[in-house]
Amino acid sequence: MNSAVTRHGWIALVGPEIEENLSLRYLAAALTAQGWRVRIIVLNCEDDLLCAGEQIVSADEPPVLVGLSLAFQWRAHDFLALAAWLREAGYRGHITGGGHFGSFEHARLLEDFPELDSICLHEAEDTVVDLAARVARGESCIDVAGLAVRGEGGKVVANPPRPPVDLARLPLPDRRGEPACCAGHGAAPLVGSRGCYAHCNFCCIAAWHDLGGGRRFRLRAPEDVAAEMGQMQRERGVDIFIFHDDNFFLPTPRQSMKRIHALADALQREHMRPFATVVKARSADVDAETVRLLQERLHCIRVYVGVETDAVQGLETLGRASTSEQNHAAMATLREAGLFACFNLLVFDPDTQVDGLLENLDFMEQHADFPSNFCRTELYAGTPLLQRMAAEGRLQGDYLRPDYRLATPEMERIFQLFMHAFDERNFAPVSLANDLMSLRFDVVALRHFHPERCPPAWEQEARAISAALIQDSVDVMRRLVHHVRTQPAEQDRAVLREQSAHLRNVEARLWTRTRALQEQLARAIAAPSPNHRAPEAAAMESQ
Ligand code: B12
Ligand code: SF4
Repeated sequence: MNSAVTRHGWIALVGPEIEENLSLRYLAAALTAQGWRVRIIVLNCEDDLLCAGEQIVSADEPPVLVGLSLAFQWRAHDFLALAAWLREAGYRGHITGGGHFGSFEHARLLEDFPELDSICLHEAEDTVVDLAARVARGESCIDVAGLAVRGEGGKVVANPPRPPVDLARLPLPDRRGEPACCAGHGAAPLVGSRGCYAHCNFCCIAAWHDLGGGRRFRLRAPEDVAAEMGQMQRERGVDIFIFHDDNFFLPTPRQSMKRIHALADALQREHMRPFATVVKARSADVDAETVRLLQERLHCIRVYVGVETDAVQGLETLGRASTSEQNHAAMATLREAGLFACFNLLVFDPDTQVDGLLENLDFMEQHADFPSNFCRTELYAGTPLLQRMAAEGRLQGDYLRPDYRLATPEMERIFQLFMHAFDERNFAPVSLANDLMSLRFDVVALRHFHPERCPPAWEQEARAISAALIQDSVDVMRRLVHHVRTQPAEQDRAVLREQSAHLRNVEARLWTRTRALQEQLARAIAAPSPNHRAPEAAAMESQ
């Protein structure tokens, strides 16, 4: 079968589209290349359920196949609810799932949810194409490679995995729709690699790539990445390239620098107009020379640093294979380079004691010039940490929502107070902690592309707002720790009321400053540039 063939029927791929969802868009491109019509249906939150379902059942003809994203463990409920809704609404076609969580938990999902017909394991470009063809022909799917299905007597059969896909031959992701916009410039995600060479215990990526035949880290050729970027810029006006590679850096600075040069050289051959990149890095990999190259040659404007924890015990529990010194050095290097960095800290993990929590609060305080957020380490399917918790008899909840209690009653009390007090600040759909990362990014992007429109005072203000938020979070967390250490549990409600009121007060003040800066930015982006001339004037001059 080749792209000249037009298939009858269509395929629905359902998933979150908080931004262009590369998982679904790689699949859509693979299916389109085989002649299928594909619709990407958005299910960003529970409220989208009905709308997503209606788009499937009210179509002129039912889709041949519905693919549900089961990448995010904590969103699985929504996608399983949609499967049930579709069956109740009369959809009789094939429903498959795929992604990290689905792959690891395929057996239990197929046992517990009869609405699902199959689950594509690991990378699914080839599996889903094969599956769609079989379903359309009315053939059995029992032996599709890389697929888990119910076999005889309803027993779940997981067929052997396919070898990892060849990244060089994959069709580029489907880029339908307008790209996101930042500082007046198109912004879109892409990947230059798949997998990660590290082995952190709490992260499903290491286990994920072992699942797919053992090649845990693969790179695309720099020329292919540059060609994709060039095409995105020419055809879609994308100037900000957000690399979703789990770690943009390679195991040694020498390897990283070689790759950066190769990509930058290839981009020069694409004749790119001004552009910017955003990358992620393990703190252990951040070295000054590589960072300088990233800025000079790839115009990097933000590094998300995978710090995760700065507690000595936390680094051990999470299997970070890095040190507190490396965390601090990474932040110092980025600060000296004048590069915007942000990070998240897993301040609670299964072994955290008060000292470890305080070490992480110190880290946040010392690097409060960079926006950060903080939370508990969650247990993800497929991870060594989840297995350890099960082996120790500490695993609670079920496989859809695994849970645990912290190591001591004292720590659990602090955690519960934190969850209630900080939910709005750290985790709400519009949370100040996350919005301040975006605010700073908007300022940095504006400064990068239009320095004349971005007075230095704006970056100082963005930095000052997030520093104030972080300092306040650290202060309140220290007060909660002190409270738990000195007061009986009966006093918890009162302290929670008091500290929550304080947090909301501070947030209200900081939201006012945030919105004021957002408005200034919006006006600066909308205003014509001092160098900008009306198109008619420019055209007349060139005649
Ligand atoms: C981009 C990204 C995001 C984006 C989401 C973009 C979007 N979809 O709108 C943003 C930044 C918003 C985000 C947020 C979060 N993320 Co995130 N994110 C990623 C990241 C870095 C890249 C995903 C990607 O595009 N990969 C490239 C594609 C091509 O590969 P892929 O996803 O593996 O897809 C292939 C297969 O998995 C499979 N497949 C995937 N989906 C489907 C669907 C079907 C139907 C089929 C058949 C197959 C299939 O086929 C694909 C092609 O081969 C991954 C890490 C990673 N490397 O995957 C984390 C990751 C997916 N995120 C994770 C988490 C935890 C989160 C958050 C919960 C973080 C938080 N605490 O807020 C939120 C939840 C967001 C939500 N859904 O509501 C975890 C998920 C762990 C888990 N098992 O649940 C990951 C794995 C990171 C990690 N190391 O732990 N994330
Ligand atoms: S470095 Fe990041 S992506 Fe890689 S295994 Fe560790 S947490 Fe996962």
